Amino acid sequence: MALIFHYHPLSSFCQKVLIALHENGVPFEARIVNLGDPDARAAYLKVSPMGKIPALQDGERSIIETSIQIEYVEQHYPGAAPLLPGEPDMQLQARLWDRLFDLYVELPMQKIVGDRLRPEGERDPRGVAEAREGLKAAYAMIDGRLAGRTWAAGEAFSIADCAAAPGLFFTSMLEPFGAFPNLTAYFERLLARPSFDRALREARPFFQYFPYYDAMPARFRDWGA
Ligand SMILES: N[C@@H](CCC(=O)N[C@@H](CS)C(=O)NCC(=O)O)C(=O)O
Repeated sequence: MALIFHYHPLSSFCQKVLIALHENGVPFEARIVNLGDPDARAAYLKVSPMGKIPALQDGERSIIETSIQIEYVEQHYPGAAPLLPGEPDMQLQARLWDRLFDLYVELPMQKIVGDRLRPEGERDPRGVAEAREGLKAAYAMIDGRLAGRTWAAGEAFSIADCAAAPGLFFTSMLEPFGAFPNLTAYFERLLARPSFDRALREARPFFQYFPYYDAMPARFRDWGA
């Protein structure tokens, strides 16, 4: 029985796992979740109790949390391109950078984007300003890390790069990379990666719903067209 992937193509955390699946050509059945529909949401809570996307289903087993999903796929559906290095210290680095991208790129991005969706009067300008400051600090950290490295964990594409690509895609439109040449070059390498290109092509019809679509450059709007 094929893996079932519950997701939405526009979601950055979903793209993280999609990249991992595409990297190794892992077969799966894609099911789009509409969290805005109360019935669909109630049904989905049985798969993912916190209602977060994505989730993987393997038979009776539900696997939540993107990093664990990628590790699960590595263990149970290994491919030619391991996303967790075998050497213990390298593996720790890959896991560390996966965490850093989730916590310090993805989460501020969610804060800034989520705030724009709030009604007037319920916004949190201070929280958004802190998220923007946090992003700038993360950019400096990533720029330093990528000096002399091709990918975040070293010379091989890893789980850390799966986490980096979608987050940086969206933050590049919220807080430009500016004077960080290693980060800028790294982002271009991520965009050129076939697995990420494929995820972006699938997301393109939904880009119009990104709350900062007005800030989206033409090359992203027309991705793969
Ligand atoms: N820590 C979670 C984060 C997943 C997450 O935040 N997903 C977002 C979409 S990108 C979501 O489900 N948002 C809907 C909600 O919070 O109601 C993971 O790595 O799986």
